[in-house]
Amino acid sequence: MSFPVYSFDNAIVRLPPVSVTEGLRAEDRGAPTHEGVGTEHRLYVEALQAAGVEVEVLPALEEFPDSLFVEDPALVFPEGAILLRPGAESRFGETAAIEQVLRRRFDNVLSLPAPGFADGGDVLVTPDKVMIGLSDRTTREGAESLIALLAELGRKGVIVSTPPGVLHFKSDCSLLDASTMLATARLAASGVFDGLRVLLVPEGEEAGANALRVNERVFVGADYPRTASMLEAEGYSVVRLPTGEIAKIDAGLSCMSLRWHS
Ligand code: CIR
Repeated sequence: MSFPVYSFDNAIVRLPPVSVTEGLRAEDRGAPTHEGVGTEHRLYVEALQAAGVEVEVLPALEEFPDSLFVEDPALVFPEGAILLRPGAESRFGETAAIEQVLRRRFDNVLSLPAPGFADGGDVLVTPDKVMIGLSDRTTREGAESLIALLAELGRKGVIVSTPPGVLHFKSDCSLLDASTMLATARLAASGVFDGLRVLLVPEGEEAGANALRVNERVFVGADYPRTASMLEAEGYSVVRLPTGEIAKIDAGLSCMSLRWHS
């Protein structure tokens, strides 16, 4: 590969619908407001642009409350895109909604076949492989079909597990550079990152593990100050972004964009 896996010049995002207040959540901690999510989304788009990414902003889809989390219905790589089958029933139609956009942006668009399911939030791209976390949203059949599609794109997929009670594999980890992962202690304990340098998020800041490396910057949720300070002390250029509203519907920073290097 000629550029690092965290090097991006393009991204697709989708504006939050008013119905985002009805977004899926494992536990009810109160609904987010449309305005609050809108602010977090706007600051996120600005941060992507400031990091050197050209951002295509898609219109809101009222019929899909979680559709701003464009990471889940598809995967994108310099070599092509893969349309997924999200594991939550209310999100299933999001794939068709993004298909035309991806066909316009990519020459090669593959589709995950039925009957398996896979959410992009369970897929972590590292320099030498693509990790696919089994979860309540990503089934073994889905993961195995995805491995076959990744092979068509010249990528090696491996199946890993997601800690119990965690929505997505990437809810608990993010790639910081070619050989360093940020992860929760519960995920790192599984041994999935053995051989890599692992920085553990401080206890109580588990949701801060969903950070996002974009070019020379690392986006970190502003509610996770000890994680942000730790990364700064390690020499990363940290951008703090508010995520308190999207966190109410179990989302973090990676979920709000599809990113690739053209
Ligand atoms: C959901 O439960 O599907 C949404 N409320 C949150 C999706 C977050 N996406 C992600 O972590 N990739």
